[in-house]
Amino acid sequence: MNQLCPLLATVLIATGCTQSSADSSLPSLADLYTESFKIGVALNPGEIAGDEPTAAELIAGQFNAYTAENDMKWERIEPTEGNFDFNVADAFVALGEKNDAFMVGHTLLWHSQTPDWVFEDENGDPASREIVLARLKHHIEAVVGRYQGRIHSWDVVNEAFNEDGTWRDSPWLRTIGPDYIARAFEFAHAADPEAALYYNDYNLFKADKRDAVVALVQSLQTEGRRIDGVGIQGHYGIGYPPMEELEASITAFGNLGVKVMITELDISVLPFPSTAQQGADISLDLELQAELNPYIDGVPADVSAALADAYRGLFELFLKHADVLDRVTLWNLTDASTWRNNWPMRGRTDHPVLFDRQNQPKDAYWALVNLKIYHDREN
Ligand code: 9MR
Repeated sequence: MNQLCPLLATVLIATGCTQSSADSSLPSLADLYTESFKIGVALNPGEIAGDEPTAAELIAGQFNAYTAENDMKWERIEPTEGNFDFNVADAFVALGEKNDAFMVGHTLLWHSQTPDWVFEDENGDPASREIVLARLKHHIEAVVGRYQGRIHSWDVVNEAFNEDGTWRDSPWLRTIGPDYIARAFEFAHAADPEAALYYNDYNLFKADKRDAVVALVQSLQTEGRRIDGVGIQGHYGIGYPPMEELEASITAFGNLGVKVMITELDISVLPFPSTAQQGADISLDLELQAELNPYIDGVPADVSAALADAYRGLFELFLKHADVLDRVTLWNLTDASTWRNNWPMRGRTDHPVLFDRQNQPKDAYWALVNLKIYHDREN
């Protein structure tokens, strides 16, 4: 990690620090926030391989928790039954060990990115509960077992609920039934008794979804199952979500005695087609509309400032709840690698994270540096 130079900190405060500088001279967000919560990042295969030296420097210097963006999902790691591809996942774990990072496994069970064979019998008909449960157990034993003690935490189940708090109609629910979540947590705990286990979802600021997750955590706790935390994904936009609703969810989950993680933070600067399409529903694939893609050549200063304000507002809330917040993970390193360039429509130019397309720190990055320096002075 880079050490924060006190002289630099003074200069940053004095200037408002909106200019970019060489990566090696940047203060480390991970170091700045270390007493409050971890600062994580999601990595793609090129970033894991260290293809770009300046990106590798940011990953090592700015972040102390890593999530593989896609390479531990079922379709990547067990594309056909019993045939595992651990190549990228192994490299991911090796990078984490080299940089002494807290490692997050993402994700053991999701309705998306899971191959059809998991849910089908030899005739292509829906497989029985017993078969699908056995496949789930085998998958979790193989993946969690391989990285026992090296992946420190798992997003065990991802996105099991609808916006209104009802259960998502997924092949997991249809084939196994509603105890599929408890079984996944049971299998993960058996495969690595030391690993922290999380439930992870988007739009958890919404009251109905919040209540569903509270009920889930309570039912796992009543059964005596290990659950360590709730991951609030955090795919947001300027002016969204309502802070008081997000705060109510952080408080509600914290009151259950589990940790809270912001697991997938990004803030789109682009207009949403409609509020019904906020969140991260992976099935959305709208037609590209030029009027919804206004910043192809970069963002104007007022938009950059608005993004910085949005990050500052969120982190003020996160610092207020640092007692229950364990980690804040940015979903992607730079604006070049963000998934939001292709969601909810493909081919847009978004600018939702802390580093730009040249790996340079943005106003939003400096806002978070300054916020923590001021916060520490006042507390
Ligand atoms: O960022 C990921 C993107 O590259 C993938 O195409 C997509 C489908 O696998 O998943 C994205 O990550 C999702 C995460 O795994 C779960 N929460 C929502 C994220 C954004 O869709």
